[in-house]
Amino acid sequence: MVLAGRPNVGKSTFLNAAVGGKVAIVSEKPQTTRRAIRGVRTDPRTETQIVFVDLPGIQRPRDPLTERMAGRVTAELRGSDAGLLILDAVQGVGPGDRFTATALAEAGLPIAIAVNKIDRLPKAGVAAALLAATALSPDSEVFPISARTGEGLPALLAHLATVIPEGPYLYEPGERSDQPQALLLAELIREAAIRRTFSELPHAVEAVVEDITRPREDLTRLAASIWVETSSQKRIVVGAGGRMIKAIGIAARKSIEAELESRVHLELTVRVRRAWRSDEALLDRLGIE
Ligand SMILES: Nc1nc2c(ncn2[C@@H]2O[C@H](COP(=O)(O)OP(=O)(O)OP(=O)(O)O)[C@@H](O)[C@H]2O)c(=O)[nH]1
Ligand SMILES: [Mg+2]
Repeated sequence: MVLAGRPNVGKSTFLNAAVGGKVAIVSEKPQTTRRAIRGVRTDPRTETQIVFVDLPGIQRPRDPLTERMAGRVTAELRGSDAGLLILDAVQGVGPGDRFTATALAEAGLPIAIAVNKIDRLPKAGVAAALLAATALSPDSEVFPISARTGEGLPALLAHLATVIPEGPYLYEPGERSDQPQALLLAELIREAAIRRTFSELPHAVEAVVEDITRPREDLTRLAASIWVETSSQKRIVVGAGGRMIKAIGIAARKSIEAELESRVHLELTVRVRRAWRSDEALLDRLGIE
């Protein structure tokens, strides 16, 4: 089941809520998600398993990085058996949502619509957003939800379980994601970095975990790099007196400790890597394909 929608509507927040754990990073900046991330929700009570595919927000590509992100969306739509179109109740329905709805329809996917962020609207506003969503795809069922508070999620998830085709479990019931651990940890570092930086900078940031060791039973040591594209960006990420990189490191370490359930020593280096977003071989190695 693909999660499709404009950047920033809350696809990754929904994924985390649906699988009950942190699988995808979330930020208030659009175009946070770069890879297709599979999140697995297994409900032993009803013996259903839904594999969600969180996708980059659908947008017009402007460099090799965003071209690959858009290509991944198209490929995943083709390979999926159902789609959940996620809308932002506050923003209302716009051309980007219509484009996404058309892409799902052209892929021949049965779709449901989630109108997200209803915690930010009064009842009348929610009603108007639901109406606009229905107009977008009259045959689809529409669900008001808040991925943040969990409101509306049980009804939506129960409906989605009836939409997917029957078959054997694809993942072990305990598995939450197909994402390699080093990649999730790198993403947690990137999340800490983009949450603290502004304007165009988040798009220029990538994080890479270079080394993970466990010198003691209760301690994990991580060496990681944060890449930016120019030395002025590096100055921003390091910050005056190193204050920014310190804050990023503290935030990243906290979320990595929660993930690993271990104490973590995190060593962060900021590197300038010119035009990494246009380096095709590098994007391959980063698993952005
Ligand atoms: N108030 C409120 N905010 C939400 C809700 N769901 C997501 N958000 C916020 O919306 C912003 C974007 O959320 P993401 O989950 O990163 O959105 P996305 O659709 O995955 O974005 P891209 O990966 O960039 O396409 C974040 O600041 C979230 O905290 C919600 O139900 N209510
Ligand atoms: Mg996302």
